Amino acid sequence: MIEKLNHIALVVPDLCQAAATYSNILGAKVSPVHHNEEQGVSLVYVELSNTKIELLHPLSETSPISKFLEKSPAGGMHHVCYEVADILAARDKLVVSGARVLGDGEPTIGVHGNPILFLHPKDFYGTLIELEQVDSS
Ligand code: CMX
Repeated sequence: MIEKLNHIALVVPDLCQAAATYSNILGAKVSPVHHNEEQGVSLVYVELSNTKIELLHPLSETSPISKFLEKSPAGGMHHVCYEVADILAARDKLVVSGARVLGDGEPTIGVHGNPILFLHPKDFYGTLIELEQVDSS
């Protein structure tokens, strides 16, 4: 069901500083800052040869990731994102096996413009999992 690792997302308290750390200290290729209203995040992509790291920061106080930063003010790993070919088929199979899908259970459109879903961290060893439907054709 799960295919490639699409990205790992880290929530950071200062996006520009975190982008500078990845660029200047770790020597990574870092994108400009993007803002995504629908997901309520500002983000920077760190491009690695085999995957991406997304540095996330709340776009406003009502962002779904504001709570995370309140609990972990220094930042931390927020989620891992795996690609799936068919998100509705993946969801239905997961639900049958007892996994909980967060939100209303319906996919939303993520920052890459693809359908995404999140799975309850307590069903996956404390790690929030994002599934993203990626068209591999
Ligand atoms: N790591 C571990 N546990 C987490 C967690 C995280 N990052 N985020 C939430 N949880 C826990 C909560 O504490 C809660 O636990 P309990 O059930 O024990 O209380 C549980 O998971 C459910 O969390 P919730 O916030 O109550 O659930 P919601 O349905 O309200 O929210 C969620 C779901 C996690 C998707 C949302 O809070 C969130 O973080 N949204 C941000 C999405 C995001 O990162 N968007 C930007 C990138 C998207 C893209 O790549 O396109």
